[in-house]
Amino acid sequence: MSGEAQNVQDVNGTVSRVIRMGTRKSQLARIQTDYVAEKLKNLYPDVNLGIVPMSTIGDKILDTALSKIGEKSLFTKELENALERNEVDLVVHSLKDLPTTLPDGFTIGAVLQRESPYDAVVLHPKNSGLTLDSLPDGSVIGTSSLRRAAQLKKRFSHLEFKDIRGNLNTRLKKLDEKEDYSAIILAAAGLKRMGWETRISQVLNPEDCMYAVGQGALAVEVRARDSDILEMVSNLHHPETVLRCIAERAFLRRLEGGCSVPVAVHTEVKDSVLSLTGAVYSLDGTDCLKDTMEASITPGNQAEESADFQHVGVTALNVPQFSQVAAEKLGVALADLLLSQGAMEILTTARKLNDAR
Ligand code: DPM
Repeated sequence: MSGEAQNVQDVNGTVSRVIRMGTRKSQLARIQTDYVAEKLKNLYPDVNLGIVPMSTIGDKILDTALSKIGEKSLFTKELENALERNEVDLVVHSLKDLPTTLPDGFTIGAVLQRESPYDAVVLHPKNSGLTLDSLPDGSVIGTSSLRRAAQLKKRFSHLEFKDIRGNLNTRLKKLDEKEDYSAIILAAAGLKRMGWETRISQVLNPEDCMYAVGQGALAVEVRARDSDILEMVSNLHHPETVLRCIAERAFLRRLEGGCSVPVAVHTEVKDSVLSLTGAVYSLDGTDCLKDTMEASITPGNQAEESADFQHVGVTALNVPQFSQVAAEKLGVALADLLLSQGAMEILTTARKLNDAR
């Protein structure tokens, strides 16, 4: 399939636009794309939606830890190529898989309301009833997230952590059908979307494990110049999620972190104040820099609306520019604070050690 977006004509001669949605082939990606399709269908009943499944590098390389592949756009490149070639009009991603700097010509046109951003413990059935605290010494926990391992090693020093790769279905299978892992750690959001909420034995609180930048939020990536599509998907934005995620992404971008560094965040909006807690860790979690900053996101009487202005890759047409600028500055300011305390040294060492593993 290639070329310009097609229109279709029904028996009454009514012409309606066809919107083609690119998606990865994993079950989670399909569920997420169907979810966004459903939302679009409700907003625009006359639009025809087509779904185009594709494989990505991240889906093909299953035997290497995510953090070691060193390719930032692991799950996004093929989909962006299809966008660029006009084979699809939009792509649904987990926001946390999208780099903080998108290639030229692309933008995140919608960030949907966040699901639970927390991480969850899924136990091997034989350990039913136990928690990370009560699992026996030396129990092996599967995760290839440096962020999860760093935080949890420090907090639960009696446990061992080993890489586990593959999509959610593969991981659950590896857990249940072998004796390699006592438990695995996964994002609660993904488990919920898959309908596997009942497998969650414990949701980790922010004291034990802060989440990844953008975790739990879905993003719709589009061609930055495609104003029709951009306007259409902008109605999917959830303003509070947009602002939280802009702050989180600005924090990560300033730290020059990708999806493979031990960086974690926590954000909240209360009474028009956005608060951001951010942390960087050494691989074993023993070195940690963590701080919290706040910013008012109340739209002031500042000159507003330079319509298609991007913030860390996000174009949010109907979220006040002032608030977006405040959120982005907050992320940068917190990163600068941690950088002034030595964050770059911690991250550089973590990267080197991870590469040498
Ligand atoms: C990124 C990480 C992981 C994914 C790193 C991290 C987890 C990798 C692992 C950037 N992307 O979280 O520190 O556990 O080995 C991913 C998942 C989801 C989006 C699955 C998961 C679903 C949840 C969501 C993989 N990307 O984290 O359990 O929408 O946020």
